[in-house]
Amino acid sequence: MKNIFDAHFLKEMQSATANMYRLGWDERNGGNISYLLKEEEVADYLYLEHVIRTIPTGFEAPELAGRIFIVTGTGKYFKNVKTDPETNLGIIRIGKDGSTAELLWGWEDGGKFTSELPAHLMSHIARLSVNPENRIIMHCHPDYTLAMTQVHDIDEKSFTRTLWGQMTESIVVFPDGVGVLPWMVCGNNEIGRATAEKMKDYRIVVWTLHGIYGAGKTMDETFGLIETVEKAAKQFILTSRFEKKNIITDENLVSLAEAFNIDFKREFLDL
Ligand code: 2HA
Ligand code: ZN
Repeated sequence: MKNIFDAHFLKEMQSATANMYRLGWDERNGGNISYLLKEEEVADYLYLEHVIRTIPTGFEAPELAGRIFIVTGTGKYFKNVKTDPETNLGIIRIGKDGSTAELLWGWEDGGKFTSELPAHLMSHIARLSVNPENRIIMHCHPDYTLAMTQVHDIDEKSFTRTLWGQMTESIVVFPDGVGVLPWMVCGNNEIGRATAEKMKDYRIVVWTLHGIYGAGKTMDETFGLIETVEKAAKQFILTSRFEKKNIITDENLVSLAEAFNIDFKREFLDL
């Protein structure tokens, strides 16, 4: 058996949470990440037949039975993951019934998975149906994206168009645009279902006055996606009080998409 502390997926969780904390995206116990692992990569580090505890998830996800995830814990602080991963993270396998989590490693203080597990698992199901290579669901509270939801219309077309218009990279990095949910109570199946529904069309879902959900194949890709949306929102907030002298037009966006051979949501432009 190899040492779990050397596992690349554990290190990726440690550096992602540390970077997100450093950027101010995850105050206190804010934010959560789930990372779908391959059985064979986990088997190098853990005895898969050894289940420490089983924990009910509170909802049914038969599609994910047998799938293994490394997940951040409820009430845990991102800033502490790097130094104490075995308390702040857990590795779970969804049981055969689809509604229990079998703890294979972690949460040594008796803790459990993030309160947002329903939104995560339902989002994994939605993203996997669109892209079988999806591995990561990441949630956080980045400042400028949150600020933007206070002052901008939250319909997806205008929210996306504003973000695309802030900087050249936007449409290249998120050509599908961003899904936006109105303010909702978090931590339950309802917001989970609403998020997952959006995840069929978007890799980014913004929760008004709360935060952002991102999905991707790798930790870097997902992190970079959120980072780019947040940077565009920052440009919007930094410049919103000023008269704009230079803007990216719809025609500019079309030329960008052509130059980079990008398939984007054309219906979000007024061509
Ligand atoms: O896990 O961010 O949405 C803490 C949160 C809840
Ligand atoms: Zn949150």
